[in-house]
Amino acid sequence: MKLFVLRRGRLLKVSFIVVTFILTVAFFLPKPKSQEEQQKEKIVKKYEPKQRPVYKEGITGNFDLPLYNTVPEGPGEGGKPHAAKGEDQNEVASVMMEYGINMVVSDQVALDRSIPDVRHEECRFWHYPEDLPSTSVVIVFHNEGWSTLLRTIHSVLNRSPPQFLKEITLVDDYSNKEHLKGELEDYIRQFKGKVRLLRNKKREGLIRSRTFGAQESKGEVVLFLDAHCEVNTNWLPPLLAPIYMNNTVMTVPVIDGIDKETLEYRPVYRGDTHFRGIFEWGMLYKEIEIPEVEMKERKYFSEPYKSPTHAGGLFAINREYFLKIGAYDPGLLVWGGENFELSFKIWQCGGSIVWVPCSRVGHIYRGFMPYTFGKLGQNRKGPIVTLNYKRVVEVWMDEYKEYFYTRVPMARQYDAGDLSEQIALRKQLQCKDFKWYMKNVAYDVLYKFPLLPKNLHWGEVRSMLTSQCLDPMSSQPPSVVSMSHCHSSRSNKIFRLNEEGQLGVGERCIDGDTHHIKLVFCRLGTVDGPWQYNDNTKMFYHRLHRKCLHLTQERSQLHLQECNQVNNGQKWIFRELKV
Ligand code: LR7
Ligand code: MN
Repeated sequence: MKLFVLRRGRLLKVSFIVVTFILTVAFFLPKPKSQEEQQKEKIVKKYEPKQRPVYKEGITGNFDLPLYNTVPEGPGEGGKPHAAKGEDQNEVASVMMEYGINMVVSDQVALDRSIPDVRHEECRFWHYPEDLPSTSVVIVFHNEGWSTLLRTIHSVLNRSPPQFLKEITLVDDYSNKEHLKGELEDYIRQFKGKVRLLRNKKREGLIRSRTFGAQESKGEVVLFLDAHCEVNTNWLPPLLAPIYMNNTVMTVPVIDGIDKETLEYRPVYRGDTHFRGIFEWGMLYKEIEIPEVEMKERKYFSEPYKSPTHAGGLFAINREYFLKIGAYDPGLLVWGGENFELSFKIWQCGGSIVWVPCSRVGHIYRGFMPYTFGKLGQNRKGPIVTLNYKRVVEVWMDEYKEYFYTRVPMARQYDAGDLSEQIALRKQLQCKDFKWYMKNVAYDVLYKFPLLPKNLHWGEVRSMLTSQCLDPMSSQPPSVVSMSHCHSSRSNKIFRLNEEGQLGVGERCIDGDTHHIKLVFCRLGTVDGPWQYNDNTKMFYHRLHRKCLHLTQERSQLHLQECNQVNNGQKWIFRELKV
């Protein structure tokens, strides 16, 4: 009994210790989570840094499937040039006129043809996340040729991982060519909904057509291509990865050239260097080698790098983000300037643009525009493209717009239409000013295109001897300046003389010697020149040659000659033009 009592007492003591222990442990154990807490955790996870692409030297990338074991035989295979033969050649001149592309050659090249893998060798060893965003490839077109449009579509279908390609959205911008009607609808039926065709009810131009395509698309990312492209090996994942990590990044592939006459596929740039997009003050698009600092910011040569702007046609962007920043200004007409509008908006409003060296896309550069602008822009004061530039410059460039007007004096008189919505959008998105953009993003513009000094004079330049005007004849150097009728609306007869003695026409300059007066390339990085104009004597003095601009009476020829105040062949009058 005693034993029992004793035992019972010990039992009690033991149970007490056990219970205390359990309670203590329970107290420190994590409590079951409430639903709200679980939800919170999920959101936190969503914003955790995503997996970056990983470089593994010598190990083939997860999406880097070799496309061909051997290059197939056939016209244009391997991206080789092809030529029309025999009687086929008879058609060439007329299709070149109609399309700006040799469609005879294009029709003979397979839609699934092979092209050379022109990427940097590092590109084969990048491993990309497996859960990249789904993508709608948007292709807008107006009266494009059949085989070039379809080769674009085929190349996208052949070379994109299907799990990332939601659809191809075609937007027909009111084409009137027969093959783009029923025949196209019939043809894309084989793709079972993967290729969709939308049509504009009237001509909208490429800019509004793209916005429409993006609005109607279902992918998380929209990726725009021109209708005469061929995408290259493993082009898609490298464009999606930066957007996957940060949905305010716009990505741009490196663009290769496809020859308009032979369809040869070849890189525009060779060698171990990268280029990025900038502009000159007349808003012409330019490319420049990337600055040393940008090069050094990256570990691998083949990594994406920042760019102030882009050529316009080929890029990927998160769809919601694109729509949130207003897509393109709907006031932009048909063609041109939209690349700057979007670039300035993205950078100034908190996003960024990168060029992606491992994504390569070929594009057929046409020598001229094979279409007209239709009814769009009729009755507008000024040429459409310059009107577009004016909208962009007025909305985004702040005090820097003055350099645009210095470079394109006529634009001051153009009517860019109502800008209030665009200005309100800039305010609503709380965007930074253009000075910030110039200092932090596009600082290299100034290496090639310094800020412009003021114009002393601009306009047509009329001879007091013959009442004819200076005419550079062509906009491409080398070209000899000669004389023609004044009052021509051709903008390439509008000259500007700036405070530093540079005489410019468009983006070119005028120089001369005792034989000729010539249109030349302006020296990059400089804004000065050899000319002095005397408002009293009306003479043009060339400081280096110490001679004057002279028009010979007999043969109407221009050159530099000893200055002579009594010679009317040396007297010139600037006349500003009105629209
Ligand atoms: O009214 C039109 N409606 C259209 O749908 C006019 C054109 N288009 C289509 C056209 O069929 C084509 O698919 O829009 C696309 C682009 O037109 P292009 O090919 O005539 O333009 P481009 O290649 O001469 O011009 C470049 O600049 C344009 C400025 O608005 C666009 O941004 C183009 O997309 C752009 N092209 C590129 O960036 C490709 C690389 C060139 C470089 C450097
Ligand atoms: Mn194009």
